[in-house]
Amino acid sequence: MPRALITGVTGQDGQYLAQFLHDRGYEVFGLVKGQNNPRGTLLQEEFPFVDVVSGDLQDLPSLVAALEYAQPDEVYNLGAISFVALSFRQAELTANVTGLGVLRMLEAIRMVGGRENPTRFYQASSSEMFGKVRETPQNEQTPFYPRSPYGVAKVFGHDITINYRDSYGLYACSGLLFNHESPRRGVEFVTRKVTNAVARIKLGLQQELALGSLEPRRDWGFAGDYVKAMWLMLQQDEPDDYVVATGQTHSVRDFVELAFQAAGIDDWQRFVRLDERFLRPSEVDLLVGDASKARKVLGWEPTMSFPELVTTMVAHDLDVEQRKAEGRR
Ligand code: GDR
Repeated sequence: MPRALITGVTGQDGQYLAQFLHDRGYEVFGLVKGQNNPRGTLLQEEFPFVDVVSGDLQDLPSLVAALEYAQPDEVYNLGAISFVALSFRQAELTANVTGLGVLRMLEAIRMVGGRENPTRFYQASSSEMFGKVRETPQNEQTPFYPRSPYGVAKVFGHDITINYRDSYGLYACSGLLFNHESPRRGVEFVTRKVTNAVARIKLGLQQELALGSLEPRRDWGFAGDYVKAMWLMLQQDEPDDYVVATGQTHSVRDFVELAFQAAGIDDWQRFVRLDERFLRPSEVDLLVGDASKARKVLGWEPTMSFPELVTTMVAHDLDVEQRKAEGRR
């Protein structure tokens, strides 16, 4: 039975990946930080097959211990301060977890990563590294220009992963993943914030939706498709880096409009208020990825279209909010 350790296992991607690997016969270990972390408890309820290991990307000895316990063939480093807006307010923490955390895990793998069967490493790199984009669409060769402490920390994580591959021959890959969403997305991110608000407005539970800007454009795919690309990267003969994206870009406005339409509301402008508290000190205006390499080498393709993604998320939130409201009655 192959063994995998996932950091960030309580997040959206961690959950999809845990299920994906379990379905393929893996023994799945998940690193969870903190004391009596409620997200760890929820994870155990929903994914009882995950063996929860306590540890923190800020604590190297805990990573060494987690590797000694799990003896993983594959490590997926999805743990991070991943909310870009928060990274401006907690920049040092972000550098420590999102940036240095990668270095600590790589060091831990060098120390105890298996001699005969070396541990393979996946690093969750991000389209945020492209930031103020130098070319469009963005591919593996596009230079980085990060626009947030989060993006800067991800560039460090990306480069140190390549450096450890070059220096020590580690099987280490970076996936440059563009935005990927699902009903499991946290409500701090714009897509889920919108679909959750649309559902609540539709059900009369909320009056308005406050957003920062409707202009930024993103390449939004489905998270379930993207975790498959992570796994494929670790199954190749040689480690490498890949852009994972749909190749299509839409504005926040497009997402909002489609989400309201999916709930049968056409005059969406009535409900949306712009609030500068949700603006960022510097913004990433446009992202669109060129995933030809992933398509060619990994045989990876996205399966869900943008409208399907939006309607799936709205339908899910309508269902959840309806059931919550009924429970209160
Ligand atoms: P992003 O995701 O920063 O692209 O990073 P997010 O959904 O937070 O923002 C997308 C765009 O929407 C704009 N926006 C708002 N965003 C939020 N959260 N709330 C608002 O009210 C709002 N109004 C407008 C944002 O300014 C931005 O332009 C995500 C994260 O998952 C990262 O961890 C990951 O690396 C990248 O995607 C790929």
